[in-house]
Amino acid sequence: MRTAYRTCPLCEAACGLELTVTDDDQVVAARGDREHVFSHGFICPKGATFGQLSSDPDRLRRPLVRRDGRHVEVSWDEAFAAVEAGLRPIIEGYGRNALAVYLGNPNAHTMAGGLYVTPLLKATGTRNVFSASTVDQMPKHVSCGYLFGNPLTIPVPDLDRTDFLLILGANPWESNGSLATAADFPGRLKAIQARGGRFVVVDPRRTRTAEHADEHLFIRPGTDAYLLFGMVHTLFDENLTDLRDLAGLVTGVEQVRELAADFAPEKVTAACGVPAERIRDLARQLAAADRAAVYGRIGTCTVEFGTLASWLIDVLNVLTGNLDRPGGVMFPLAAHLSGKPGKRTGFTVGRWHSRVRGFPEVKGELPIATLADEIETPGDGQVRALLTVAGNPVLSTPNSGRLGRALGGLGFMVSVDPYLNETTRHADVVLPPLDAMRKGHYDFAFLGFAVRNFAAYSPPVLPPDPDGLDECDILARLLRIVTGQGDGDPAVVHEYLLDQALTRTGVAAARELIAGDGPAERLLDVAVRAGAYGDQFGARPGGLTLQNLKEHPHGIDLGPLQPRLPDALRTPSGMVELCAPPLAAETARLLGALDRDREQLVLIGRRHLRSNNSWMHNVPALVKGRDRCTLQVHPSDASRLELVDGEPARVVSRAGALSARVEVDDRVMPGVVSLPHGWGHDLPGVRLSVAAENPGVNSNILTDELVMDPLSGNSVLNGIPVQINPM
Ligand SMILES: Nc1nc2c(c(=O)[nH]1)N[C@H]1C(S)=C(S)[C@@H](COP(=O)(O)OP(=O)(O)OC[C@H]3O[C@@H](n4cnc5c(=O)[nH]c(N)nc54)[C@H](O)[C@@H]3O)O[C@H]1N2
Ligand SMILES: Nc1nc2c(c(=O)[nH]1)N[C@H]1C(S)=C(S)[C@@H](COP(=O)(O)OP(=O)(O)OC[C@H]3O[C@@H](n4cnc5c(=O)[nH]c(N)nc54)[C@H](O)[C@@H]3O)O[C@H]1N2
Ligand code: SF4
Ligand SMILES: [Mo]
Repeated sequence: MRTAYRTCPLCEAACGLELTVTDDDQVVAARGDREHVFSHGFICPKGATFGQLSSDPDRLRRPLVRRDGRHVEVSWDEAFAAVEAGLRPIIEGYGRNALAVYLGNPNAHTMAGGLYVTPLLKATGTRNVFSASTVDQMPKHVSCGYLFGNPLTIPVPDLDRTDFLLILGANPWESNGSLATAADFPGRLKAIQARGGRFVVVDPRRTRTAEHADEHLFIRPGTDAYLLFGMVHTLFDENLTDLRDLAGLVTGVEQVRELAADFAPEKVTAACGVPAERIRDLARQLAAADRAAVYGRIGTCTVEFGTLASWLIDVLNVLTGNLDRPGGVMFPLAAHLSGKPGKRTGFTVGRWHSRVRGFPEVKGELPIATLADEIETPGDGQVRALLTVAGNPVLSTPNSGRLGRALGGLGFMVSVDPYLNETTRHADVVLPPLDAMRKGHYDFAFLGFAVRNFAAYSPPVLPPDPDGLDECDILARLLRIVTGQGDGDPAVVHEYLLDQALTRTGVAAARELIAGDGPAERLLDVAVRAGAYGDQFGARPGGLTLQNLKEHPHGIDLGPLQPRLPDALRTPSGMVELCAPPLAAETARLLGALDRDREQLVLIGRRHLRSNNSWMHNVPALVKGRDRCTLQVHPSDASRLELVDGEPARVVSRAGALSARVEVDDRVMPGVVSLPHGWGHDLPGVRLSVAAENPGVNSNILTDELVMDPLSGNSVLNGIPVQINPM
């Protein structure tokens, strides 16, 4: 037996795991790493099953090719030959945009995703790039892009030092946090209360987070922008704004005051369902707290006014002087980033538009809600081939019934994925990467959102599988194919990317200093050495290198978050631009929607601690126990609609219909029903034996691809109008 340490890659919390490994390379136990500088031994049930997930017998270990409608195992060379034979004629015959790419969530959790996906996208040259970002956090990118000039400059709540935290549309007790990497998020929230502070939750469901909160307010789904504008209005109305150190660093405050004039709490209360006096009181509490933060997540993003809500959250942080201030919201500085002031290029969207529905490109991608249009609609530029990497859009994106049918009509599809699931069953070729135990790990995405600066690298726990292929190699070989170089040695691509990284960093001569066992590790070494804490390739002795990180298996603490303004700003003015014109224009639309009829029953989602989106229902320990894929209905709605607890009901929306088992539960507010996403594992051709026993239903059959947050292209996944009848 030996002990190995590794960061858990399953959610954004980035916990340190302590793994027990037998001599014959079985991972038999996973515990929290008590010495980890950030997670201090915290772990959740998903992390505890990390070994079982890696050794899942259904996990693909060899590539699959579809022959006569069945997926059969082939050699890697055969698989890549099939990709080349399938893709090249489409690209050559119809142009680069005939190939679409969909990138799923786990790309944010792998080194290959952090380092090889962007070069691969560039190599394809396609404008048809789609990702899970437009069913998730795109509104936050857009609002921060306008506010701070860079869509990745997203402030996180300084959980460990705040006195008052307002949480909207997030349930970290189950999700462990998002866009705020905070291992043991619940413990950090309890610590706020223990030191005399408070946290308040705004959510249409009384979640576990809400149950622990000092106060919980129900809100009508999709209406947070009204509540938040009501708070902004109150701050101005009652002279409660105080920019503190931000004065002189912010433009647009007066414009925001003018916009907010239309949103008195008394005027928005009917739309959002929060009493006007509670709205005023929230604003007063926020202003009165010495150190306060407003934080929103999925429930504020996956709604029609998601960008406005995301923006208003930071407007409140700015107007109360809590941006970039300890105990407020702050900008982390990860070890692989330099933190140096950059060009003031600002943020723009719409460099190109989607062909069928004309949606503007945002951050280099198009809304996933329109992928089916691009596949189904004939004409010049039609999508005929699809590459998916680490994604399961058939379960995770709106009107997935339609998307599933569209995938069946593609000329060619290739998926980089360890499972034959609801999406990859449509693929002509499936390329499974080595499992997480056999790859190194560094969180390129999440260390930039950590509530305390720290760095951790984990080497592979198990030796490589001689018959498997590392994900970097897979993506590199795909890159060769899409550029017409032909399948071949991925080392050429690895070398090219390393050269590029060194040249970009201005240290081409430092090549011989770079160490690392694999291509991703070498690129990480370059980034960390050039980064804010790095050794600058020898110029700053004692600074970080990959070698340092390897010598610290429990991570390296880099201290509490530090103020980073104005250096972090990339706006043309070099200031926080509080009122970008697109946001002001969208505010007019929000005002116009104030009197909309909001009587209809609406659907929201929910997350469970033992799930992770769509792909962890094949681990027995995570799915045992009672059925979790239920339709929660408030008792008053249940009696009105004659729905019986435990019985199936038929749920119908504009997009589709399904039947789900009713759970009468007063934790959802009246007028709202809740069904989790990521289920529906009973499709033919899927190889998920455990998940298939308890398949659940796919809630995204009901979500509608025709409604959208227009500024970000983000899908609306919460607040879907539905009709429900007993079966
Ligand atoms: N109704 C509704 N829908 C939602 C949401 C919601 O709240 N409500 N949430 C949305 C959100 S926030 C997200 S992020 C999306 C997620 O949407 P997706 O990313 O499309 O879906 P996942 O379920 O995360 O699927 C991940 C896929 O990656 C594969 N995978 C796992 N590990 C690896 C790896 O190391 N390498 C590779 N190549 N593949 C791997 C899995 O087998 C699986 O096929 O779902 C969204 N959909
Ligand atoms: N256990 C578990 N952990 C996960 C995941 C998982 O699937 N399972 N997924 C991971 C991913 S990819 C992500 S992005 C994060 C998401 O992390 P969170 O955002 O914390 O997770 P959710 O549980 O989706 O929380 C969204 C909350 O918004 C509420 N809500 C719905 N509509 C509205 C609304 O209009 N207004 C307001 N104020 N609230 C609303 C819902 O009731 C729900 O409680 O979780 C990550 N962690
Ligand atoms: S909270 Fe997230 S990172 Fe921590 S053990 Fe659970 S799944 Fe892994
Ligand atoms: Mo997500």
